[in-house]
Amino acid sequence: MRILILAGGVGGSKFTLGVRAAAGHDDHITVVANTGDDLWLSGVRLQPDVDSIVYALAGVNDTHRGWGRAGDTERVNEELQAWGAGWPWFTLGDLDLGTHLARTGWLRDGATPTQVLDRMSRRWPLGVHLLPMTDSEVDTIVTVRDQDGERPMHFQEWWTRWRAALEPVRFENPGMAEARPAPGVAEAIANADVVLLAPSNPVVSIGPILAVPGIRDALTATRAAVVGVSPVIGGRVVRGMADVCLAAIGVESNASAIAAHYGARASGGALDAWLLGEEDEALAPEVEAAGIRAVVAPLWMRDEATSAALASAALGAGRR
Ligand code: FO1
Repeated sequence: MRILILAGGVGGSKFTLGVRAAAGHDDHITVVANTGDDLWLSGVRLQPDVDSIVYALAGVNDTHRGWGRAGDTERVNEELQAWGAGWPWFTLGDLDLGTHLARTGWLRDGATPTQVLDRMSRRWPLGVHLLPMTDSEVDTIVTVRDQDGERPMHFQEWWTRWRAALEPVRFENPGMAEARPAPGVAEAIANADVVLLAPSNPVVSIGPILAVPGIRDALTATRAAVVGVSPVIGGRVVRGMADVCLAAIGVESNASAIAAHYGARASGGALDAWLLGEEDEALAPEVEAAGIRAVVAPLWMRDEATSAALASAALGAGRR
């Protein structure tokens, strides 16, 4: 079976670990990673979601913080801070900086982000084919509102410095209109047997992937079933601050509202089926009323076994 996953960082990598564990030897997994919150900082290119997925699949991620490398040190970061370079609230670990330097060097040598990721994927046996959503540079800018009025801010500043506490008015992706799916992305969607939307942030992780011109068309056209997994369980976001992002775009933080936001594929949306938690069983009729098949399953990803059980449920929903 050809499995295609659209994924953000932490939720996307936990889910992908589950899919990898649940998949059989003959299955082929392609992961399309969000690159909408990538950035340049201190002269290097950061790809937070891509790196979270690579590190998690390689087993070298910091599971406690949810980003960066396990056991990393911060000597270079301290030196950068002493120079007043970078952002004082944004930590670049030493091992992590090795990744950013390698990537930036290859980009400077003329490689595309897809080629860079292909090269990075060879270091560890990841067990999946990892693609960026696009080779174009696309940013995520949040317009925030405070007592002084509205002002734009890079998503990473809003997320890591302000912990999403500044009221977001809107999210914009400069560069998106000119972006195209990275080579292989549209083909992988077209040739997939099942497409899975990871339980990642619908606004700033899955949203940018679906916004790349061409990706929604590929989803509409594929013969594969498209199955999404709710990132909200029992009305609570599993991780991160997705509820604040959802509120800013007028979507309630509950499993059926998010399904309706993605929409039924039969009526121009993204989904054929939607996995919602056992805690949200009462919302299943609302999901079905939106034209999306509701599948109730345990959604908590506590470890690889529970992630794999969730992945099996999602793959099962895709086979039906
Ligand atoms: N998140 C933080 O909360 N604080 C940090 O200092 C931080 C540093 C960092 C460095 C590299 C990287 O790839 C990711 C990093 N993150 C950090 C995580 C990341 O910025 C966000 O959690 C995601 O982009 C949201 O999806």
